Amino acid sequence: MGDISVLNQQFGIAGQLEFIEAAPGMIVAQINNEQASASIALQGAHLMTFQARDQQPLIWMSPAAKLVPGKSIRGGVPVCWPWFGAHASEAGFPAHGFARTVGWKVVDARPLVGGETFIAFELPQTAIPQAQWPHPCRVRLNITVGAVLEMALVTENTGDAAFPLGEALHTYFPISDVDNVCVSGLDGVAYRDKVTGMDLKQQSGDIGFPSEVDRVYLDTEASCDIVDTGANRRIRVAKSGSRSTVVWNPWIEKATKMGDFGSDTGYRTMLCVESANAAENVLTLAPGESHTLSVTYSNEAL
Ligand code: TA6
Repeated sequence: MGDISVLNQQFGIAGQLEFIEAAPGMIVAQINNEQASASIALQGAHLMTFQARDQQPLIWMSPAAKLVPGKSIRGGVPVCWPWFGAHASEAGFPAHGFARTVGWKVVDARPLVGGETFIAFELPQTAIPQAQWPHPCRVRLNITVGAVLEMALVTENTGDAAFPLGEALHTYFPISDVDNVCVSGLDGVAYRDKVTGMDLKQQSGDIGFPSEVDRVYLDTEASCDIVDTGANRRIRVAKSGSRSTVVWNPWIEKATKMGDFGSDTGYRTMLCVESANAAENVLTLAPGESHTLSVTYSNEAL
């Protein structure tokens, strides 16, 4: 618990930000201000919950999520970095990179003049497995908790050689039921369909969820809306520095196999709209260059 008292002394904000041990070895920053509440695990700088005052939760967390050191958490906003999905050549490397399962460091926390709370995390050099990622870099995640949720993932190449960068804010959203929702904003956009072996296809109209959906939409910086007639709300995902949007719902068979979606019908109450640079949109970061992927999440009544 020593770490927690040091963290609270250094970064705690009376009545607004407190660090707690939510499960053995899992420290969580709990934020509560006049506009919203949120919780963020130091492992993975993983935002687990966010709810604006007087509104429904904006982020989905599985009721069966396990808070265990070294395991990724099912729900919230996993940070996929420095690759998305399977590694391009090494089958033994972890899916979605290593950043989501290692401890990040809090480097800044303060109240903002508008009433929001700002907190920033850095991926410590010592947490980067050199065998998987020998490239010198600095990685930071900035989070602003206010009436809307803002997240910015910043990667800086501090070495003298370029490196490839794949990434995503793999955000899980709560929905009333898969039958009641569609995702708009991607009409006409080309995508890789993971369900059919990464075939290249083109979106026509809005996206529905009558079966498994696992798609990487390419070359799109458009905002997306999750329109949920059952919950009477529209969730908006607005982004910059991201050329791919991933849309995912595992449906029953895959969710059951993964085993951490809660009940058999847990998959019906979530979907992911992920702001990413993936597949053909993997970036190359030159020496000295810095890249920022930022996303704003908000919601309104229909
Ligand atoms: O973003 C969609 C996806 O890549 C799916 O293919 C799916 O397996 C998912 O992410 C979850 O991955 P995880 O490693 O967290 O179980």
